[in-house]
Amino acid sequence: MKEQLTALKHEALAAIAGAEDLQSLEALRVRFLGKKGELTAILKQMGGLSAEERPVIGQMANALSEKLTGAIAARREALEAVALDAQLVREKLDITIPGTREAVGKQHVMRKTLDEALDIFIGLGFSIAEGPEVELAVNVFDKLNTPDAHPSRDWSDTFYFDRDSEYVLRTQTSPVQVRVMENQKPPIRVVSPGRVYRKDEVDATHSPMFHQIEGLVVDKGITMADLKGTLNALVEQLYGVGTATRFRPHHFPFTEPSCEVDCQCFKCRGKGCPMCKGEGWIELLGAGMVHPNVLRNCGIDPEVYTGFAFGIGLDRMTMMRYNISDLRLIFENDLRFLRQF
Ligand code: 2NL
Repeated sequence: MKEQLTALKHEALAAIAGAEDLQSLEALRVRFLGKKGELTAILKQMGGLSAEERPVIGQMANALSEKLTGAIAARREALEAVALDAQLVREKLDITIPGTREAVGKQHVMRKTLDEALDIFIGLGFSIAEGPEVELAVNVFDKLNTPDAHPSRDWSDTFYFDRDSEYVLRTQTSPVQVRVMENQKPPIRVVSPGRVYRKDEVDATHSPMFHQIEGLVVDKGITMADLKGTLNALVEQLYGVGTATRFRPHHFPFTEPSCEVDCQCFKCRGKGCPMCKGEGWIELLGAGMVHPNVLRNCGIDPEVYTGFAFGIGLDRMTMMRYNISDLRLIFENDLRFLRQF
């Protein structure tokens, strides 16, 4: 039995030293030290030993068991260290590598002007109304008291969809307000922002598509004083408290009386500079008291109600606010240009 134990010792130690992973090491432990293992099998033969031999073999067997247990523990530690090293290499994280930046979009400069203006009107108690860009010509022209002879109705000035001129690309956003008047009872206080279209050749200050905000107030007892107060409040919020305005007589088919509104040049404060072309004033918008025909055409009794309306071109306003010299830059969507705003 001594020889058996010695042979087992050599075989087991060699096998343990050669175990390549924790799984095969565990299999070796079961094979040599388990309840049905090889050491137990040898010990089972101890019954046939003499009384002198038994303690000697017993001691040898115990020593072997301890030795193998120790060898397995040492090998396990070594294998675990190797596994940990491998894991550390595999999961190595270089926290000094710069992160990948997500590209986040931003507001278009046109949208910024639009939102700034809408914020002011919301503060003044207006609601926002929107409508289709492809409109019935009746809503764009007829109901707005725009006669057949008016230049904006001309084929050379407006995009028509059909020969009988039933549908057009709206030339202003007033048809949205026509729809509001037809569907809502006064008091009405709305602004309608959006794209409008005219047959214009593209250059630094013209485009066949541009942007407008129109406003409409209809109630009992609305006067020109309400118009002036509202537009002065708008100008003071856009260009600072105390910025002067100038109301010049004008003509629009849909308002009577009509005016154009200038504001004191925000650059030179009225002295005259390149921004205002030496005028001291900058043209801002057109406005007027809603023509009684327009109210009547939209189902509102002009004997009971009056109103004022105005239209602001946003493109020129954007160019002035952000010092942009060419309108085309706003629409070409070159990110190198747009990113700066
Ligand atoms: C401009 C300035 C303007 C209006 C638009 C309007 C709308 C309704 C009734 C009456 Cl529903 N008027 N809008 C009024 C005055 C001026 O726009 O330069 N337009 C050519």
